[in-house]
Amino acid sequence: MAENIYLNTEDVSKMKVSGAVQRASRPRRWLFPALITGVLIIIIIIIIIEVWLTYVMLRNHQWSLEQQVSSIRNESQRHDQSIATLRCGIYSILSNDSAVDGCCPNNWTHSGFSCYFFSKFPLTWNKSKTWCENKDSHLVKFNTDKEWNFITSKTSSQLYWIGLSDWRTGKWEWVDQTEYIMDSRHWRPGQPDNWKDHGHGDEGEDCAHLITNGFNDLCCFTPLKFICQKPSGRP
Ligand SMILES: [Ca+2]
Ligand SMILES: [Ca+2]
Repeated sequence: MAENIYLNTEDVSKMKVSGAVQRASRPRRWLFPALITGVLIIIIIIIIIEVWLTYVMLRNHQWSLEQQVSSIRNESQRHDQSIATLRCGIYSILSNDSAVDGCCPNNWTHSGFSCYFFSKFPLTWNKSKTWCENKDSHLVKFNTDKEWNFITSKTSSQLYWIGLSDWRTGKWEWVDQTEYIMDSRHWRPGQPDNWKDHGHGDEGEDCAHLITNGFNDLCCFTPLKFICQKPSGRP
C-alpha cells in the first residue's frame, strides 16, 4: 500500500515536471514560425523597396532620355531650317532673283517658314508619311494658329491626312514623335472616337485627318489625300 502511495506520488511529481516542461516549451513552438514569418515579411518589404527604387530610377532615366531626344530633334529642325535658308540664298544668287518665294519646289505652297504640298491623289496614312519623307518633308504639323488658319483655308471640306496618330503608343503624337497636347477646339464634335467597325481588323481609328475646320480619327488604311510640310528658305 505504502509502495503504491510512493509510486503515485512519484507519478504526480513526474506529471508536474512534464507540465512545467510543456509550458516552458510552448513559446518555443511558436518561436520558429514567428521568426520565419518575420524574416519573410522583412524580405518582402526589402523586395518592394528595391522594385520601387528601380522603377523610380528607370522613370528618371526615361525622362532624361526623352529630354535628350527632344533636344536633338529641336537641333535637327534648326539644322534643316538653316540648310533651307542657305539653299534659298544660293538659288537667289544663281537665278539673280531676290524675290524667290520661300524657295519652295514647284507645286508646293509657301506660307511663313514652311512649304506645303497639298496632294491631289490619295494614299494610306503610312504611304503618305513615306511619300512626304521621300520629298525631305513630313506630314503636316500644326504649331500655330496662323498655320491652322492658312491650312484650313486651303483645304475647305476635303479630307487630308495630317501628321497626327496614336497607333504607336496609344497617345496622340505628332509624326516626329513629339507630344501632342489635346486641343478639343481642333477636333470635330465627338472626335476622336476610336471607332472600331471600319472592317479593317480590331484596331480602332489611329490616324487623324483634316475635314472642314476640324480633325477626325480614321482607320489608317483608308486612302486619303495628304499634306506634306518642310522648312521654307525664308518667311
Ligand atoms: Ca486610336
Ligand atoms: Ca473617328
